[in-house]
Amino acid sequence: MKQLVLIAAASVSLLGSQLTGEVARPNVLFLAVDDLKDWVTCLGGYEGTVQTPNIDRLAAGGTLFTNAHCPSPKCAPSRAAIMTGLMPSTTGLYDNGNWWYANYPDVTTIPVHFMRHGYKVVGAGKIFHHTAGNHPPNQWDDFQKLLFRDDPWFRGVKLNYPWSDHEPYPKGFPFSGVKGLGHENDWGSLGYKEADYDDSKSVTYAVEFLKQERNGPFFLACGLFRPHLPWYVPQPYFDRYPLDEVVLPKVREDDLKDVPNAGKAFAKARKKDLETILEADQYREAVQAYLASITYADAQLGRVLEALEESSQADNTVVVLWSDHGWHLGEKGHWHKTTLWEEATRVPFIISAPGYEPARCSRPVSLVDLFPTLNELCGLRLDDAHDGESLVPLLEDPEASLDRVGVMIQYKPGNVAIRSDRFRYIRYADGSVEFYDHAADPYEWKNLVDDNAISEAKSALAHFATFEWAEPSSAKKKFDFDPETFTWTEKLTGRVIDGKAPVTP
Ligand SMILES: [Ca+2]
Repeated sequence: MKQLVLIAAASVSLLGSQLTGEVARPNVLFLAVDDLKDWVTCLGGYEGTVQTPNIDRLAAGGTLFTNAHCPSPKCAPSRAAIMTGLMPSTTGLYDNGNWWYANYPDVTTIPVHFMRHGYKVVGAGKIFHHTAGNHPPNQWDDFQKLLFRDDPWFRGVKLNYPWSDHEPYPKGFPFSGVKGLGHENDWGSLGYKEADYDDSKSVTYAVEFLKQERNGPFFLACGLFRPHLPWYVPQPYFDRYPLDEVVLPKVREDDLKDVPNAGKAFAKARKKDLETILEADQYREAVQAYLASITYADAQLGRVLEALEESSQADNTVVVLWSDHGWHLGEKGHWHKTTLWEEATRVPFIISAPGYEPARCSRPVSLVDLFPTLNELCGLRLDDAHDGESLVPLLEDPEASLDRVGVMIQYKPGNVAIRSDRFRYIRYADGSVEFYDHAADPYEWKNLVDDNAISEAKSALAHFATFEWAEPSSAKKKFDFDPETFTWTEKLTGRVIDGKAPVTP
């Protein structure tokens, strides 16, 4: 009965706004950054000086979540969870080797949800995972694909980059001067102007969109690829970080001594890259390149934010900024993402919404909370079940408490971290456990798994970490993907899945 009343009220309000011609619903500017850890000035994760004036300005005018975490520390599973509002353990989308759409063609994603509510929905760059098939045309009214002009020599796999023109390694590669590094692990400056870099072009699309006058609300997504590898950005961004001012991460040599084997195995992935960089004596240069990439991304975000401020829509637009996960630059002997520790899971996350006071909120939140949050902020109606919770109560009062012990980060079936206000609990698929107290140990150096003094807190998180895990969803090899028609054919059944057909409610 209550639901019926709500529907009636929603219809009246929609009718009212149509009659008066008002824009009753706010627009959404949805900004995503790739592989950006907590190295932004407003979060203080970097111990030197990182230049992120635009992100910091957005944070100062909105709510900055200082204890925000990704659903999963890898691109595809994290983004699939954010965009569907469903955790990997619900969907079985655990890694980069699945097409979310081929597995879940009927799922309501954030852009589809806004389209159904009458929004003009457009985007550019990396919002879902960047490889082909992850941005079906039916998710958008218009979308500008990322074509990887920056680094065509890394885009030789036709399955992933069918629209990009592959080229062999150019003269001078690797530009870092370090030979033998893994896929995409290079850095330097490319010989063309800033406006021609891939991310600059994604931003230009967003800027041009914001210059147009229109009736009705919009949802504009703009996803930057930097500071994802390779760290190719214009030279002036490198020049902003003199090598002698680069601060190297704090690393404890014996850090993994009290970590179970499953954790050590996560740390080992791409460790060879770190060893190669150290042997080549290029650690400082690599950290400099990550910082330069952050500041390049920040400058591009500044262009979008400026375009919004100059438009007529600044006061009626919700702006959100998130990064899909963090990154290790040598901490715990690890290089890259894909761990369940703070370095890989803590992310910049800002919501700036009309009518809410600027604040810093230290409650644990997850990016999987974004879908229900945006839904509530825009007054839409969400019927499907979701794994996240609306953060609007925290926008109203950053000290408020959501009724949950913490947020969850999952990586591959059976491995989960829980981050609460104060603690991190990790349980691996083999049952081994880690437990950290951030009040005393912000670097997670001391595994307190056997410390009885805090056993009560540990039990609460252990309880929360016990749940069912979905079977892994179908891998790419189960389908034939045609990038021209944007269809998948399931090999076993012959069923055709059409990425252009309207999504069925
Ligand atoms: Ca990523």
